[in-house]
Amino acid sequence: MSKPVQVFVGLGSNLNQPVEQLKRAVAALLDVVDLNGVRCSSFYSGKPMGPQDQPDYVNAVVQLETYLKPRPLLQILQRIEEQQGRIRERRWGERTIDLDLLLYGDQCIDLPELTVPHIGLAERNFVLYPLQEMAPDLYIPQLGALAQLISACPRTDLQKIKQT
Ligand code: A4P
Ligand code: MG
Repeated sequence: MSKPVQVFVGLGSNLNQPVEQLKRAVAALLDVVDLNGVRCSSFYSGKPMGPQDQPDYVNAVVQLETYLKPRPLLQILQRIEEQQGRIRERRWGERTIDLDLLLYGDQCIDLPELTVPHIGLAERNFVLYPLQEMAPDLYIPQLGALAQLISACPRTDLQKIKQT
């Protein structure tokens, strides 16, 4: 069998106890038989990107390995969002849980329903800093070395959350 693909998934929540939402999403990913080696970064809190009249976010990044193709993988992420009561409202608005497919191996994907690397990844400190924790030497297709992206993206208010 060929090698599994290394995948990174971004998690974000700013409603209904965000830390619990992230924990639930990680547990759901751990439960999927087709996903292996699931491990999660620290949780980070930060001010919202986009509209400021919404609560602060909690973000994290999950690394995993899979033989699944990108589309079935996206469907799994969307099913977990639905299970956690995700309702799509305004752009960049509040949400119980958002699961974004950040990276799928070294592939660039440009489908109507899926863009990988995830759009905006290079400007989002809440994605880059947890990614650095998981894979400091990562090279991101089309964008370059993670270390380089980090050096151009201020950490500002992003704080690691202490977990008990
Ligand atoms: N889609 C395309 N590419 C992907 C991908 N790589 N991963 C499509 C996941 N989905 C992808 O998704 C809309 C459509 O994008 C899906 O149907 C899928 O087919 P969505 O989750 O409803 O919306 P979105 O793309 O996540 O856009 P949204 O919700 O407008 O904004 P963002 O970009 O996710 O930002 N501030 C902080 N600090 N932390 C955050 O996590 N998040 C947002 C939401 C705003 N501000 C934030 C944070
Ligand atoms: Mg999303």
